[in-house]
Amino acid sequence: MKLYTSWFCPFAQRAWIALEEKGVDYSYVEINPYEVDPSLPGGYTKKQLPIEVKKALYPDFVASSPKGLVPSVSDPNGDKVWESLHVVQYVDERFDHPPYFLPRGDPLKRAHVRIWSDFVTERMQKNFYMMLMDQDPGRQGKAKESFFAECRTFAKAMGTDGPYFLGKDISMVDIALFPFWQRFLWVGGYYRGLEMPDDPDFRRLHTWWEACSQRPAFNGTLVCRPRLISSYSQYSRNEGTSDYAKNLQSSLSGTQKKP
Ligand SMILES: N[C@@H](CCC(=O)N[C@@H](CS)C(=O)NCC(=O)O)C(=O)O
Repeated sequence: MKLYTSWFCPFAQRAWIALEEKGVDYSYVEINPYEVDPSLPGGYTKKQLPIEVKKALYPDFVASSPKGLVPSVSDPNGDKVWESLHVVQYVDERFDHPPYFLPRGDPLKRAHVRIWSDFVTERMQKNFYMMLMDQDPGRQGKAKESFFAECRTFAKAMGTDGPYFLGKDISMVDIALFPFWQRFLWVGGYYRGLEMPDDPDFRRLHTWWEACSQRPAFNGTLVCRPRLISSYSQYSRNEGTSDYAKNLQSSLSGTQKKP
């Protein structure tokens, strides 16, 4: 199996963790879906490349990911899957052995795993990126409060018989959040002075982070801190033109004038 990924991408990190947890034999194919600017460290930007350019640079990758977004996987049997949470679910079912990312034989629990995985993407990380990208300190403060509120809602939904989201077993929710929590701590701390509160909800999240960080499949995907921080400088100035940045900018533009 091939994993098309970018070292800086939290979505791609989800797919990477899934393959590692399942012990899959895969090859890691590094893609840079953005423009290269030699004046920046490593040439890395968050400026979107047109799909035709991506196709010319990485034809096999775009064949497995129609919008040219990482991650995607391509199986020797011809399967191609894109979108991080769909990749995680595909890997879970294609390699149908523990650890299970969606609990088997329990439709309600499976539904909840999907609901809370989506919550991570649509609520927690969206508020975090609003805080990171918005240039107005007042609105940054509001986004931070919303971010904390979403974290507390998430913490209250967590199981109590173990450290993971469901309690004693890992699931897709842990895989969905882990790459983003790394960014909340390191990137948020660096660019916005983000410090997690010390209360029972955040202590539960801290226990969760410690437990996940000890799993080799999670730990082995952590990006080196200075490199990760430097890759977010354009987002912190709201200069990204990635697909993701454009979606958030359109949410921000309801409240913020373009410079
Ligand atoms: N919803 C997608 C988001 C993936 C995504 O936005 N990946 C970024 C890198 S972190 C990308 O490929 N950007 C290229 C672009 O915007 O053209 C997923 O969950 O996989």
